Amino acid sequence: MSTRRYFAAHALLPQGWARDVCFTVDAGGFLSAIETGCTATEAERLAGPVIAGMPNLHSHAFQRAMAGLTEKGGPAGDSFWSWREQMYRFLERLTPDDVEVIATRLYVEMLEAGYTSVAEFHYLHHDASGAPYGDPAEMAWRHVAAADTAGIGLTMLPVLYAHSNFGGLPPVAGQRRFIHAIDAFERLMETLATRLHGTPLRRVGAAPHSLRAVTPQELGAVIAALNRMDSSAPLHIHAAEQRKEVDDSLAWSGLRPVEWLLKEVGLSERWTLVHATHMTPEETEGVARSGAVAGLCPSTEGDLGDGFFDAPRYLAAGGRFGIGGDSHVGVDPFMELRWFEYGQRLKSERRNVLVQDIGASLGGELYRRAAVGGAQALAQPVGTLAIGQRADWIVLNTDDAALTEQQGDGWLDAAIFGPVRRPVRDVMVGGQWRVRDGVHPQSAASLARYRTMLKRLLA
Ligand code: NGQ
Ligand code: ZN
Repeated sequence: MSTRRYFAAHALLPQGWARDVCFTVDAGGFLSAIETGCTATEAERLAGPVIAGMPNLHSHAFQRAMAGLTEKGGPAGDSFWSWREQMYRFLERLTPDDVEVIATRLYVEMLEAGYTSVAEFHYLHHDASGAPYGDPAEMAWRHVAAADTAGIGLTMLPVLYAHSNFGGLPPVAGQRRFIHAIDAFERLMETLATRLHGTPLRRVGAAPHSLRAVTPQELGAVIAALNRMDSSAPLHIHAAEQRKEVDDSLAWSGLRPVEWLLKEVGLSERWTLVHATHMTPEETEGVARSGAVAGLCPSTEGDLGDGFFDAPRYLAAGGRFGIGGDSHVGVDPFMELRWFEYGQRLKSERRNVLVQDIGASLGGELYRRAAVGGAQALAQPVGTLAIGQRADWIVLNTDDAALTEQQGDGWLDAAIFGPVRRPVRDVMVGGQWRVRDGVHPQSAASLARYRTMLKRLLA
């Protein structure tokens, strides 16, 4: 690939919306020059306003295939925990081929929706009996292959899962495909880091699943092992999603999960706390001060009945956040941001709750903050359109009735809060077009394979 030039009549740059912008994308897919007030000659003209693509900071790809299948009333009243039992049963039969088919379809859907990179929180490691595959990284490679086929940025987060609850309780049967001893897990981390280090669009980090699933010793070992490979690599953990989890943590250590992390581990910019839902004001401000990213997954958190994140306090304290699709009951960054705000409105009985500056556009603020926070969480050079960043962008579809005749942040307000049907027209990742006119070239083929797989799985 050689250097290419693109012209956008409108583009969202770090300093705000700019007119008549020329982007130069170098042979490696990075932005090497950005000029404003330029003319469209000798440049490909982009078909709408351009914004940075959205990182999806939390994905369990296999769960895409069970989205919509757990919405029937159960005998004893349903909860996160009964959903989890259904999820364990669902994944029992998944093969590596199935997982690659699901992940490929999911990543194509993500690109069409405007996500240009994803952090895969990957814990479905072993075969149905719980034994490692011949290549213990088999399932991880299937996600990498899916990301290659789709052409999405990927931060691979191998997950250490060792116990069923605080205090190092033994895993339960439904968790057998997830479980590692620490030495085998370190080998997996090394295998992934060795193969993926330095490859375009890829990064490797690590994810202790939760304080339920790892002991303090194991957590320390994961961090030490990651530091030996790459001391700036990202660390993600499920933090405090359910009240039961907080109660179990208190019974175990006398501390709440986030309180424990702040005190015993020390959070920093390399950490992402997924589902930082149940926090006290002190925890909320502590996380904000640490520079860690709160990994919010509004549609999944709504689906699972998690509770409310104290967003007003967190944002007022300068807290960073990004959004994740998690269980993929929705695949749409604009919808996630809408529900982030809607949850807060429903709780507080107010409007425009999350806007920080008087007169500012809520949609614009939410989108920019989530893109920058998501980039930090993935530890990839994305999230803004600036020189040195990767050319990951989306071209908005101003033919959508919700977006038409808007301008500037009005496009983002409309894409997030309007009756939008298809806000994204074209999508570029690493300087390559992945989606043109709303369609990914693998869309039809990935859907056909997905249908065949699902038919067999549900038979
Ligand atoms: C997961 N998902 O690992 O897939 C979790 C459920 C758990 C969400 N937390 C399992 N949304 O946390 O134990
Ligand atoms: Zn999760």
